[in-house]
Amino acid sequence: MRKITDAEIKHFDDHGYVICRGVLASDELAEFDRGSRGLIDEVLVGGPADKWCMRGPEGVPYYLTYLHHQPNNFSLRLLAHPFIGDLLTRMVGPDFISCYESLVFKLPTNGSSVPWHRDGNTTEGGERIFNIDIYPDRSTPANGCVWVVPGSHKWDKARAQEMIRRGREKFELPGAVAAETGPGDVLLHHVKVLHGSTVNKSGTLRRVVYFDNRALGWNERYNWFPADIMAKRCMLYQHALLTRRQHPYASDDETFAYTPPRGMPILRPGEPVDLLCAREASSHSKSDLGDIPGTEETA
Ligand SMILES: O=C(O)CCC(=O)C(=O)O
Repeated sequence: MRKITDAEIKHFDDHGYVICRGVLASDELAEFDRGSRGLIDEVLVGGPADKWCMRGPEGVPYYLTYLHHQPNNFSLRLLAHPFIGDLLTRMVGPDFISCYESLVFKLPTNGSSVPWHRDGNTTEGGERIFNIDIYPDRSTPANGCVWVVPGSHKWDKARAQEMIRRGREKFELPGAVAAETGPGDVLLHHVKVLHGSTVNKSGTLRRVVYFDNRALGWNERYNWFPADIMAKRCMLYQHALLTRRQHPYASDDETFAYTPPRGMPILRPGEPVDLLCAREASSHSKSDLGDIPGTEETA
């Protein structure tokens, strides 16, 4: 299966984003399409997934959080894709832990905008903190693709905040580029690169699954999450790997081997796993979803 190249990693380091083409095979894409449509349909009729789905500035649903907790057959296996395990080992370190997962969607003709922002839980250090953004659809300026300002992950906070302010008055920012993608492509965006997107007025649906991952060592330094949440999330990732091993796609020709970081629990066969792994004490209502990547407004 495809791996990220050194040239792609260099592009990411230099510009704060990179698009890796053609990562997902067609059988996985078909399940991704089917499962994510099912969840969006459930949100639109006010079903159980709806209470996990936030509205954007136009008041339309667009951000379904805690994706693995929503019944589906694609998200855990997607997390376990060897492309992801390999790139996290090389770019974050072998002690990576999967911390966030969401499905962002832009409905046809009435798809939410996402104002310019940096993501939550950034640092002033030089850690490679990024989201892995996986596309089942063609994403273009017409259907509200993500735009980025290359290099802005290296800006200081004041400069970033000033550009965010400008971008909220008028979306077009100097130097911004459209991150156009196709089905099966993967975009990596640094949490500090300025990014945002416009409304979708086209007739096509545009979806992205976002995974945010952090090294256990970074969490010890910055205390984003309590140790027990990291332990639960480590179990969740092991469960995802097991799920993909037990239910492979026909196109799978390898699995990813993960060694849980020292001090983290090891999943035993048949052990129950918390698919929510709530990061907040009470994360059931939309009002306490404020630290989700993509929702924080400041640099
Ligand atoms: O998918 C989009 O349009 C943007 C979402 C986003 O910026 C984020 O989750 O950080």
